[in-house]
Amino acid sequence: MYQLHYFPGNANAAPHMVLEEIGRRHELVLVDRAMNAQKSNDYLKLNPNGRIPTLIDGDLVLFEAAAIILHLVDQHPEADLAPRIGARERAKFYQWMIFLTNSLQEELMIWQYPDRLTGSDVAATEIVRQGAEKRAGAYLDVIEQHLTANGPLFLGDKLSAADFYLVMLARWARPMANPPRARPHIANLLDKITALPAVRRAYAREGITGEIC
Ligand SMILES: N[C@@H](CCC(=O)N[C@@H](CS)C(=O)NCC(=O)O)C(=O)O
Repeated sequence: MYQLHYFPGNANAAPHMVLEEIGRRHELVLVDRAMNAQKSNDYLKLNPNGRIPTLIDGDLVLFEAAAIILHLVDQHPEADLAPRIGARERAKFYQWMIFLTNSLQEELMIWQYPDRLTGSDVAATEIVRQGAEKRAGAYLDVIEQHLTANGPLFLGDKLSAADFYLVMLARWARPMANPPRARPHIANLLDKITALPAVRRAYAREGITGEIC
């Protein structure tokens, strides 16, 4: 059985939605961030970055949310959450997954925690926060343009794990001055995906109810 180390709403959310959509039994293990448990010696043995999530699949220990998802979609081709390996659409799926995790997610991290870069320099922190918000907004605009031309989902009509990833990031980005939902095609994707029972179950199991993003 899969084991997902999580904290409510953290970067585990997208892997968790994918697990629910696949429909395989999985155990959730709370990493209590309130107690800084992600930096405990035991957890660092699983994930040397001290970050959440980590997936345990038998003797395989995986960190990085996107890597966990790519592993899950490969393990469960019957769930059809990614185009078949070798297909041209598969390359597009990789493109959007990597864009989401490497570009948008990283910029959102800087926006949420600018002081991790600037320390106690309040003025610099504000400059970095504003810069990161602007850059994250530009990435969201790229997604909006793509969905306008090729939507309603990342791969047109075809549901893929990338759609779940955007839901996770959009939840984090809600406090932005120009939040993801301000873009109509992103809002439409978020409505479609958050209506899926797998998504509601994943957030409910993490203790999150009400509007997701
Ligand atoms: N790129 C990593 C980022 C993971 C990450 O930063 N997780 C956050 C929660 S969303 C975390 O564990 N933060 C705790 C910390 O930095 O101490 C991934 O996608 O798995």
